[in-house]
Amino acid sequence: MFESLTQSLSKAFRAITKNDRLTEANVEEGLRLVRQALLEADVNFSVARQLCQTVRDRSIGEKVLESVTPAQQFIGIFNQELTKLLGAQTATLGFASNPPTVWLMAGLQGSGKTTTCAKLAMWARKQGKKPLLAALDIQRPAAIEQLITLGKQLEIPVYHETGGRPSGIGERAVKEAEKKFYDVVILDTAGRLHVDEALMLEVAEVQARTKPHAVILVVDAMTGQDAVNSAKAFDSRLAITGTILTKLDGDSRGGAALSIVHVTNKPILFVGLGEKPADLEPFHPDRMASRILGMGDVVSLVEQAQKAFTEDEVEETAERFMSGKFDLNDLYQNLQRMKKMGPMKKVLGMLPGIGQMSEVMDNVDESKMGRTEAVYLSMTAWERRNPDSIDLSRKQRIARGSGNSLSQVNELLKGFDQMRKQMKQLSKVMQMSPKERNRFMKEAQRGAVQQQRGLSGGGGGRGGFSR
Ligand SMILES: Nc1nc2c(ncn2[C@@H]2O[C@H](COP(=O)(O)OP(=O)(O)OP(=O)(O)O)[C@@H](O)[C@H]2O)c(=O)[nH]1
Ligand SMILES: [Mg+2]
Repeated sequence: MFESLTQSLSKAFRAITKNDRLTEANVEEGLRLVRQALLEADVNFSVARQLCQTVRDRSIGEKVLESVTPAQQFIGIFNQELTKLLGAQTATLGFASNPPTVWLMAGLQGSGKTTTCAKLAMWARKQGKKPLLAALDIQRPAAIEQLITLGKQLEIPVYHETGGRPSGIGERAVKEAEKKFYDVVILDTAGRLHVDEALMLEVAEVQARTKPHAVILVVDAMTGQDAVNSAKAFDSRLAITGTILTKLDGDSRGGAALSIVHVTNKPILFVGLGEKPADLEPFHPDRMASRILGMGDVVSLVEQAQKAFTEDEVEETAERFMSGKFDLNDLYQNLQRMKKMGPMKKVLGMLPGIGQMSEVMDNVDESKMGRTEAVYLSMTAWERRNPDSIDLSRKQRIARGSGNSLSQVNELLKGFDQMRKQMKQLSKVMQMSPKERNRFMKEAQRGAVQQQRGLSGGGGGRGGFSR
């Protein structure tokens, strides 16, 4: 997401980092590069200009000039302004106190309305609500079928009719929801190629008859400024509640995301990050700004980890690890939890700075995790509990069973052994009294220094440590 923008922005920041003071000249130079990066990312021209203007006004102040770390100050200011631009606060879709809540979806053809209806239904269900989907797209013959299929997949009912006008279908869908006590009805409407009058009237009529609590505009982020312009047109006609940006997974430029809030003055509610119904995330302006600036998205990462690991699991595993009493079953379970967090690349991409390190990202080998998993799976539970007892013939069988070489199996077992030794040592240190720990650390440090001297070949007594 936004890789190219992030890369060119970090180039701009490097230009400022080179200097040890923020001066008018280097702020100007940095901002020139920032503006260029924004325009290349297809950010709306006036948005880019205004953002740079605000950052300049705030940066070239006396306080900042006296700063010890001017580059950090600049990036900090930029981060705050970017967050403001993206919406300052996290907006969310609420539910009406008197159900059913009605959400009307609108947007251009192929923007992802139908897919997003299913995603939202799933999200609503996660909030403990009972959702109903409704097919109001009678323009495209396969549209109703598409929604029915998605509904079946998620076991969420779909209200549909053959024939009829979209507004009438919508009205009857809401009645059905009232009768059967659904909490929320999501109305999927027909797309349009451009902002075209006939279809716009159609949605406006649905809006008038169903009185939705929210009109949600679905926008394809990959279409950049076109998306932003059409959003403006939709908003002036339908007074939208907010937008959902889809296909952010494929958007390396970020122009739509950075301009749409400013241009429509409506919040981004969610972002779509893939084709599957689970690929929907609430939009957090601050986290997105940090991600764009290459500062990572640690908060999202922690949240994802919390979803994958329960607190008890974490505590129990930590205890076992710290006591050195863990075995390969623990490592195998850990691997399973890591997998729950998503693909390694996505997880690493959220870490500050890592996402921009192409040498790291290019070397991420998802298949290695799969190979390791295959080794674990080829062992019996008893073998995983007693790795020391695995003899050569068993190793050979495990290698064959997992499609790995014998040396790969050996490597895994050796790694485990080392890890166990290190954890044992660490747990010893943790159990020491502060005084003992201090002494231990000093000795370890001395050992490391001596080792370093030995390695560098210095060996003499002229080091600076005695003074
Ligand atoms: N990669 C990716 N693909 C998406 C996302 N959202 C939707 N799509 C894909 O975009 C295509 C169009 O999605 P639809 O949901 O059918 O779009 P629509 O707005 O309902 O289209 P019409 O009904 O024809 O107007 C499909 O192939 C979806 O799988 C997303 O967040 N990421
Ligand atoms: Mg559709």
